[in-house]
Amino acid sequence: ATQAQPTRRGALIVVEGLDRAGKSSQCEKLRDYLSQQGSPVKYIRFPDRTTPIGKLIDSYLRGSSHQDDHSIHLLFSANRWEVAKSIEEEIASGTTVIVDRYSYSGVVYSAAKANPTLSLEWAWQPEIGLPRPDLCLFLGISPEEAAKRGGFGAERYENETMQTRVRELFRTIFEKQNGVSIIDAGKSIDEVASEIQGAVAGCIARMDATAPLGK
Ligand code: T5A
Ligand code: NA
Repeated sequence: ATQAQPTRRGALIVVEGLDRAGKSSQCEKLRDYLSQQGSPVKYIRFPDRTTPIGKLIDSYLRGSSHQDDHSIHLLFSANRWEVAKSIEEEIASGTTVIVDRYSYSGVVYSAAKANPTLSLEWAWQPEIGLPRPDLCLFLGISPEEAAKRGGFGAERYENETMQTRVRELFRTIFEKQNGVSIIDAGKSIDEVASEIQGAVAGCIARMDATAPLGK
C-alpha cells in the first residue's frame, strides 16, 4: 500500500543587516541559486513601498513627509502584517520565502532614535505573532567598508549617528537570539553568497518541514 507523503513546507529565511551590507544583492543571488536547484522560491522585501501603507513609508524615508516616531513604527509593522497571511500560504504550499529586512530592522531603527517612550520592548509588541523565521542571516559590515559601497544616501537614517546606534542595537538583539547566522559581508559578493548557501542548506536539512511555521 502506498502511504500519502506528508506535505513539506518551505522555509522562511530572513536576511538582515546594516545599510549597504549587500542584503538585496544576496537575496537575489539566493533566490536564483535555490530556483536553479528546483526549489520553489519567492523573494520579498520590507518596506514594501508599493502598497498604500508602503507609500506613506516611502514618503517618510525620502523626507517628503513627517510622522511621529511611534506612528511610523506601527506603519512599518502594518506593512509586514498586510502580507503575513500570504507568506504563510506560500510556505505551507512548499515555497521557500526569502525576506529582505524584517522585524529586526523594524525594532532596531525605531529604538535607535532614542525616543524616551520608544524602547526596544515597546517596539517588539506589534511584531508578536508575525511568521517566525526558520533562519535569520545577519550581514555585518564595518562602517569603512560600507562607505566604499556608496557612502550615505539621501534617505532618512542614512547618517552617522543613526548608523552607529543601529549597529549597537543589532549586536544587542542578535547576541541573545537563537537561529541567527552572522555573516561577514565585507568579503566579495561570491564569497558571501556561498557562505549564505551553506547556512541555508544547513537550516533546510535541520528543520522539520512537516511541522508548521512558528509564530
Ligand atoms: N526600516 C526598514 C525601518 O526603519 N523599519 C523597518 O521595519 C524596515 C523594514 C529602507 C530603510 O528603512 C528602514 C531601514 C532603512 O534605513 P531598504 O529599502 O531596505 O530600507 O534600504 P536600501 O537602501 O534598499 O538597502 P541598503 O542600503 O540597506 O542596501 P543593501 O540591500 O544591504 O545592499 P545592496 O545589495 O543594495 O548593495 C549596496 C551596494 O553595494 C554593492 C552593490 O553592488 C551595491 O552597489 N555590493 C558589494 N560591493 C562589494 N562587495 C560586496 N560583497 C557587495 N555586496 C553588495
Ligand atoms: Na536593500
